[in-house]
Amino acid sequence: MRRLLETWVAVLTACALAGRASAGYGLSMFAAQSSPPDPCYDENGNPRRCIPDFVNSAFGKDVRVSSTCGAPAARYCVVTEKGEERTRDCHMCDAADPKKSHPPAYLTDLNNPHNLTCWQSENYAQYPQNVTLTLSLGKKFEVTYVSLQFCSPRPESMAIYKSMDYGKSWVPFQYYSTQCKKMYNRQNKATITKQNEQEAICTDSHTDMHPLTGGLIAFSTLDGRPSAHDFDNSPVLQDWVTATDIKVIFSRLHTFGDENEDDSELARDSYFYAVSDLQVGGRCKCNGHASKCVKDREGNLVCECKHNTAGPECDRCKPFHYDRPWQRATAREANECVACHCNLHARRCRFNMELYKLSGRRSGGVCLNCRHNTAGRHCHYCKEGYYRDMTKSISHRRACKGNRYTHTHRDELKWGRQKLSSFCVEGPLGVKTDPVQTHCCHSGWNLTGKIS
Ligand SMILES: [Ca+2]
Repeated sequence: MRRLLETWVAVLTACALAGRASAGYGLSMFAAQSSPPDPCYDENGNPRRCIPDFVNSAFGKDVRVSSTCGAPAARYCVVTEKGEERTRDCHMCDAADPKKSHPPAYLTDLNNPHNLTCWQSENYAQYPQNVTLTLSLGKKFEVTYVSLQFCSPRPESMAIYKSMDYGKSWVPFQYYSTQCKKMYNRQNKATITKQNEQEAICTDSHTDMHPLTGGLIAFSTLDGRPSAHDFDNSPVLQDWVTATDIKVIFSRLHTFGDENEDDSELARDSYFYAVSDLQVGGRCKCNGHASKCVKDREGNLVCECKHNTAGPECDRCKPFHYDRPWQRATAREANECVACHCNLHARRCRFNMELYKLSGRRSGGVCLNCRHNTAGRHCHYCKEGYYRDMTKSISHRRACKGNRYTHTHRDELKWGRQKLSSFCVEGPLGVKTDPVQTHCCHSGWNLTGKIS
């Protein structure tokens, strides 16, 4: 049985990986293994899509559980069947005794098939009572599968939920029930079409009471969803697989129907939920802009963003890289963020959609607070009252000569301060950056005779 399970899990994982490969992830996954220094750039230094490794993101994490046996210590009985004959072996669950306890930590510890450790609920937490397992992944992940390996029989009804906002709201991922309509008001095995790809379905598969131990439930998030083969171009499915938290709700226990008979106590002590391994297979979500996730200074898991991106999921451009809108990387296009062109005269810029569209979707950055006496969208000309030193490139910090025209006292007496300024700005010789005009201004426009 154990060997069979191992094979099952191996097959499952392989399928999950293959699923991602067909979704366009395969290439960069293997390219990453040919060991260039940084998987986010090719050998020529050009950016390319990169993704973190596929992991079991539940491993070693705490699971909040609504019911655990052993406090106080209590009897539980394990049912075994030999042909028609059914026997019950009873044991103690005692949270105070490490050898007899079944804590939630056993859900996500190292899964050794030769020494299974099982979390176990209190006895007979039967419908309408339920038992919940809640797992926080710590950040957004792209979840490929959620699997549970049972020590007890599998539940008669259970649901898997996900949250994308750290547990504030939950949406159903998948339902399992022998009676989908009655328990969850869903049709059994409804077809998924392009119109409802973000909908949880209910199935009566994997809900049989047998095997009495070792049964597996494995939910593959993309399985049967039409756009899975074109995952790169499906924002709906990218959203569907995204989760920060996973919740499993066990709603109904399977029983042999003897819990209300004469020896009901013995029977009821035989019905509980027990799970040896909870796995959430997926990748740290970085939108194709990071090859790994690391702990930040506060201990939070974050993407190690490349391609001039920033944010916990590399979900925005880093400061000063707003020349085009942020985009997720695809297999074809890294969609890296591009720095604004400010000729080394500005440290800040913003994105302007109108300008971006006008440029044929090439450049939309607008520099802010141009320094060194420059002005303009790209800090590419000299601001009013300064002239361009043609011996220096525009990106030189002295490209615009600080040669501001100052009116003489005599000028002011003749024209008045206000009028002097307006002549300078709107003078007949054109824009102020014209060296000739600036010179005119500088040397006193009243002497040129152009304005009198
Ligand atoms: Ca375990």
